[in-house]
Amino acid sequence: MTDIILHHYGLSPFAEKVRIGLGLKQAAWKSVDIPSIMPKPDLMPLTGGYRKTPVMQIGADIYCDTQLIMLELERRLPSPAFLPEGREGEARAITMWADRLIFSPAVGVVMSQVADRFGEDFKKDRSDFSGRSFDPERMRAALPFLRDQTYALLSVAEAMLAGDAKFLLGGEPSLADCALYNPVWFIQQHLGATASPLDRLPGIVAWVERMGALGNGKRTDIKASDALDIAKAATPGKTSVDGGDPSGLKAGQKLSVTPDDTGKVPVTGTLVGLTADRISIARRDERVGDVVVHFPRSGFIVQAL
Ligand SMILES: N[C@@H](CCC(=O)N[C@@H](CS)C(=O)NCC(=O)O)C(=O)O
Repeated sequence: MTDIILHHYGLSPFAEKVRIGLGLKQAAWKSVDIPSIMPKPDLMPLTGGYRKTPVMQIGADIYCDTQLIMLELERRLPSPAFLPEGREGEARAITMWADRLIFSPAVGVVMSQVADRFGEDFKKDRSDFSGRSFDPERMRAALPFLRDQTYALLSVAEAMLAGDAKFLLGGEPSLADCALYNPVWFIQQHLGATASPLDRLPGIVAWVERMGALGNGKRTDIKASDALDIAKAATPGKTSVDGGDPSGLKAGQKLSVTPDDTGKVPVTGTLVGLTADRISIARRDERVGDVVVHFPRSGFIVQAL
């Protein structure tokens, strides 16, 4: 298999979801360090505008959003599995719950306490990214509410980890654990191992140690320019369009794909792949030649051009 390349930075919690997943799969992978704010000049030739972190590259195939990155890793490296047999839906549903509901208040708990540490460039970038002004005072005022929300949501996971359950779905770690690890890891990195509300959640604190022991797989650092050369030398993998898809989209159509929440930069290209889980568009860039950019369906707005 062509190498897995992860474009990411150390303190990105969504990147940690993938890194811990690579640890679970004991995978070898290549790492490209990207900036945490725009501009990201070595990422744009690959994604065509998608700016979020992380992005996975395998040859000339570019995978955006951890929802899809994890599914693609599962497809290419099926064992040990992210999705336990018969419980795939459950693992994915818990993942969406962690990504979409727990992440935001948990990050808010951190940001409201460290907001003053960031420079003007970061504040401006995150205001553009989220569509909401990065205002330390407003964030500090929201801390009690954000902590309550995080506590309430994490208490559900705490209950799942009661008794003999070492991981959310039982004896083995799954995709659901990687997703929950993301916000809990972020709180711990910035505020400490038992920072509130983790001080009231001993089951989660013990679980997070078991998760951390999975490690990050076998990582090799490479330069961004090497990754771009790899894309240029590669040919995208085969994809196909489901002609019966309810969207009515057809192969060869020009369209744009845009995240529906943050970092709403449209990526335009030609439809080459469509399934219930993913949409794939082909684009050409001077630096990397022909690439195919893959997105999950859920959480992305597709517009025919
Ligand atoms: N739904 C996305 C969320 C990714 C996300 O929001 N990542 C954050 C970093 S953890 C980000 O992109 N921040 C702005 C940036 O890195 O430019 C995913 O699952 O990959």
